[in-house]
Amino acid sequence: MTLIDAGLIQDHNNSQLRHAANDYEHLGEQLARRNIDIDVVRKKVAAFGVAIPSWGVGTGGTRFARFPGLGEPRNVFDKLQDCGVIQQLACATPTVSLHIPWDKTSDWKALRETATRYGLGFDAINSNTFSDQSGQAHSYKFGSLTHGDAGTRAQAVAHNIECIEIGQQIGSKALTVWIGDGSNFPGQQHFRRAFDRYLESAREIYAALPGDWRMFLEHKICEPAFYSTVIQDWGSSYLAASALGPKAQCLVDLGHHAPNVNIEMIVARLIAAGKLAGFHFNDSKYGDDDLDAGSVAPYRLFLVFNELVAAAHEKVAGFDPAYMLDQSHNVTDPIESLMTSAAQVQRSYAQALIVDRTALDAAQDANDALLATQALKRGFETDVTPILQRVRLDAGGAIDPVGAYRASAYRQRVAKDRPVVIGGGGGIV
Ligand code: LRH
Ligand code: MN
Ligand code: MN
Repeated sequence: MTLIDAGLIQDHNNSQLRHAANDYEHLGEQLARRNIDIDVVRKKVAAFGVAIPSWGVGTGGTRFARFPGLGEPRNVFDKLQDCGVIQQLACATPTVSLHIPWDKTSDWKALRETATRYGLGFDAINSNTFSDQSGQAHSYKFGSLTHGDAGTRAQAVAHNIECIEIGQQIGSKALTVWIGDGSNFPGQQHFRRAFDRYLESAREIYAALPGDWRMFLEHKICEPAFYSTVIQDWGSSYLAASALGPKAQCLVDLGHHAPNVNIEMIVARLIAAGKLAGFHFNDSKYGDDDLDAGSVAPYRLFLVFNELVAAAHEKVAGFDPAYMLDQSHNVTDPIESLMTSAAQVQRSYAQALIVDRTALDAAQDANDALLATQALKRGFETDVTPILQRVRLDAGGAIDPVGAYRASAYRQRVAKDRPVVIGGGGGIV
């Protein structure tokens, strides 16, 4: 089903076709001089996809305020429709990652059919035991999977198992578990006991995983707990994933680390250990800012992709990360931000693909730090825009997704049916 008129996209593309073709040819010549076949790079980029977080298509907020956007999705079906637009125009996001209970519906079959009509599938499903739902028996105020009370833990485990069951109905193959459990005061929590309780609960969830599923453990340094967090870093995540078994792996959200941490090195460690689940891409300057991917530190994003491309190049056994975005859009139209972020992730991938790995290996072996870093910079500084444009064009998308989207007036159209929702802080629940 086409959500944006195909003729409009074509008209929009027509005005830019000649330039796009010339730029592609020129870049092809440049890359050929480096013994790189642009078409090989293009095909790899075309085969790459990053999942849209369902919660990202609504306007986000902070704990201070939320400023609603125009025509925000009312329910999961509206969210899928917006994801369909993102995929139609930017052609880099073939799947959606749902969050339960935010995305609950009484008809999962209809949801799956709707997704198929928009050309979408489903990636990992996310559980939520970081906030209370109306009517639940036990509160998560003092924890969920690690709570001192067995009844609360059992409730959190049951919710995760319900998420697996929902995921099975829509074709997901992984459960992402992020918990906010931790403490706000020194002494409030017994660190070792809390971690033991986490393992005990996580084992019950793990036992409920279907044979071809994985469990993604997502760590985060702080927030909502501001003194200690049970799964606060990749070390805790790795310990838990190792204790659970091969289906459990560690998910890296780029915003969830201490300032100045070398995230690309964490990625390399997890790859080496066969424990890299995948990513929540976003960017940050201070903490879990959930800014658009590559908007602050595009070189860091590139360096992460450099590790990923190297692992694929070196055929590391079992290397199969899941790629997802996880952003909060407070001041932009979420559709525009998500299209731009997907293209940014694609860009980093393409830049990493054109790094001369033989030259890099040789420079490393010779301890030539300057040439080694130049090999990386050469990839990063190459403007791969013509490749991205061509990938979109070939897939029926827009050379300039944001321009075509604005020309379509999609947001104004859906706003007629979708009321403005004034809300407090904290996302789109
Ligand atoms: C936690 C997090 C996690 C949640 C999402 C809403 O900060 O990154 O992935 O599920 O945000
Ligand atoms: Mn996340
Ligand atoms: Mn986060």
